[in-house]
Amino acid sequence: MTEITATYYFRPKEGVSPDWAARAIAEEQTTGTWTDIATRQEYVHYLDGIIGDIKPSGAGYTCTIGYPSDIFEPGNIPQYLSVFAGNLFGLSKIAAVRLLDVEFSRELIPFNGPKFGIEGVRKLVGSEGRPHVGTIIKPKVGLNPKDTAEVAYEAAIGGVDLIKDDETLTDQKFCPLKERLPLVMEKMDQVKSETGRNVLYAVNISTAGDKIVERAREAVRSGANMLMIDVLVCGFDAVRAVAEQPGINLPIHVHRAMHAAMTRNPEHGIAMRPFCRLVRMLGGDQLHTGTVSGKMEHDASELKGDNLTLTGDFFGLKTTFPVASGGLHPGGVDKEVRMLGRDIILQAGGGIHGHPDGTRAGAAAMRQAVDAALAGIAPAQYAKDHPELKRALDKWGIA
Ligand code: CAP
Ligand code: MG
Repeated sequence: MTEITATYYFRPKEGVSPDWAARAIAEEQTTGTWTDIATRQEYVHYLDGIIGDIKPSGAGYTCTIGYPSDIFEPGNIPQYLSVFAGNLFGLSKIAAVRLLDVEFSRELIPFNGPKFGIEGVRKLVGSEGRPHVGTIIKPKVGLNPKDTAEVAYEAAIGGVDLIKDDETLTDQKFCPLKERLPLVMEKMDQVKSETGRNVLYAVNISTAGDKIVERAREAVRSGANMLMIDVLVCGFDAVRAVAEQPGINLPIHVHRAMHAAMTRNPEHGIAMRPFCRLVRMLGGDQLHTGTVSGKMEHDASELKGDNLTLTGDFFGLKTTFPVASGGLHPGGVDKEVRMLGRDIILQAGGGIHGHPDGTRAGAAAMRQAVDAALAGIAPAQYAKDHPELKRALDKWGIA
């Protein structure tokens, strides 16, 4: 019985056989190393990696490696990663290796998963079956707390469901978290009293490992209604640490800065899918997975499957809301909805704050684009009697 099965793509260097390469990976990650060793006693072999069928794929091969349960320390995510996503990427006789997917057994998921999931987040917002619209405050850095809150108000009153800090804004001098958060929440309360709508603000609590839980607590004390964690720069376990903390009963929005260093090269690194599974099991309620058309390079054919790992069945854990973000604008919404469906958060920073008539009109244009997509009306047609959408399409066109 293996407890974690990892699927790899690999391309051996010239003169190296696929069997040798697969064995080299399995050995390096379990009981072996680059040469035979006198200390590898008979009794350690029950921890050997189990190599599945090796199949040709593109310029290389794919195979699974099954890792036996006892090799893992249950719940220790850094240790899991060091097994199925560790040294193997650097083996000099293998030109490229990519971790494509990972399957876990239930016993190795001693976590509760998301507290809210798509349904829980929908309840907070009061939406039914439509994509959510989000924004990122832009510029990324520099605005003071008062102006940040003003931009948040404009976006919220214009119709977004979610506002998030950008990833490089945490708790700098020009916009301290302690000042920014209460001011933004005040504006969200104002929007609630003016429109009845509940708008979420994912405040970025990303910080060093020993401080993130304290920052989450501080955010709760200041009235936050959502937290944001940048998962790769903080480390996966940051999500678990915050999600499992008693008294922090808020949804967690998960951003993924730095992911392209691992996900972008189609032959090497780590695909998004293992990250999706990890974030969901560790308690992320929302996770960026990419856009069909946008500013970030992405293999759109992978996207549907990635999102399914967040929304499909996974040992009965709650779902994680996929987030499409990066260069999105109202003219791109139709395509996103057609390809990705309704369980999606469509997030636009530049695509809202860059609207010729400002943030409020930009937010309205995004919502109009969503309404058009849901009604099956072409954006240009819908724009005829929706001036905000019209102005956005005039600026950015249709993706
Ligand atoms: C989007 C964004 C996100 C990207 C990251 C940005 O802003 O806030 O960080 O979405 O990509 O700063 O680029 P824009 P991904 O809407 O102005 O592009 O979600 O693919 O990880
Ligand atoms: Mg950003």
